[in-house]
Amino acid sequence: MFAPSRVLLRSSLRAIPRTAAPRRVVSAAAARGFASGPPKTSMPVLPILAILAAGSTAFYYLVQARKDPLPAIEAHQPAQQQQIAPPPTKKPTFSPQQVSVIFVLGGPGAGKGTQCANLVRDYGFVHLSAGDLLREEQNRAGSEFGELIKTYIREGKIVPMEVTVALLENAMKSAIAAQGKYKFLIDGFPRKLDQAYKFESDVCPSTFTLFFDCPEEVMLKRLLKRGETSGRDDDNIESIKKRFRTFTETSYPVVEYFRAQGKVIDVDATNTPEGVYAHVKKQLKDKLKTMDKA
Ligand code: UP5
Ligand code: MG
Repeated sequence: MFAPSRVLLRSSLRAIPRTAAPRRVVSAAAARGFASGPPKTSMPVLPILAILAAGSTAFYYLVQARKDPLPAIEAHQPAQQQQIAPPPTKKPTFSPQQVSVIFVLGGPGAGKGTQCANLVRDYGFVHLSAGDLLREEQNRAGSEFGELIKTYIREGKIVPMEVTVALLENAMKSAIAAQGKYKFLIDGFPRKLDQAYKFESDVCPSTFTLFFDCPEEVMLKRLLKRGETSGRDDDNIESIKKRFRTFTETSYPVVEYFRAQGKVIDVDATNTPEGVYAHVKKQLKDKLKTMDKA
């Protein structure tokens, strides 16, 4: 629409000088005519009409020509903005209003799994142990991560976070779809700061962290005892020592990170299983009341 207007505008503007000359002739003739009676030549009506028509057309297309570029600029601006705008940051899959996530942390053998079982029984949480999910994936026929997970676990090292975060997110989606439950105990995770950042930015911000505090000598005794029957690749003295070291150097800073945010609930994990659970319930009393989404 815009290109034809310009062509018409140009041709209209060109028409004006060509028809302007007769106008002056007509005026002179008219002046002479008024001075000496009726004009001898007939009035040149057609050229006058042509001039008026050309002028109107020119004016119309001039107005159109001024109007047309604006929509074109407006249409162009968003495209430019899209190109220079930073890419949108990923929003968490779940909002904390929709889903409650409690991280359950503590050293190897502190009793995380044991206490999570109690909370599932009494409060209807979904328990997702990162270690259990990794072992499941390790044993899944055809898993491309099987060997990698096995090596990391035996060495007490932390499996690359992409694998663990994906396993957790999938498990959460499945639990919501299959059971309609929205309260999660995420056990043994995050064990490293990058995992904490990744999970909270991509999957769901945590509500708080439950930390089971237990000295190494107590945990060692428990793990060696369990190792008599567990069949776990990492329940042997070499692996246990490596796990302790990883916990102190890499995982404890995660507890400190959440503590600085005022989001850690401490539990003394040295008592009997029942005694520890009594302390858990006491510590969580007020929190549990406000978490009934499911
Ligand atoms: N027991 C429990 N409570 C007791 C009590 N109060 N008194 C006396 N005995 C008690 O308990 C351990 C043993 O102690 C049991 O025999 C129990 O009966 C007894 P449990 O409840 O199993 O303790 P838990 O803290 O769960 O110990 P676990 O061995 O599971 O801890 P880890 O954190 O080491 O193991 P996890 O399975 O979480 O991880 C294993 C490995 O997976 C990691 O080392 C790492 O390599 C890998 N991993 C990742 O790479 N990334 C992750 O995000 C998570 C794991
Ligand atoms: Mg465990």
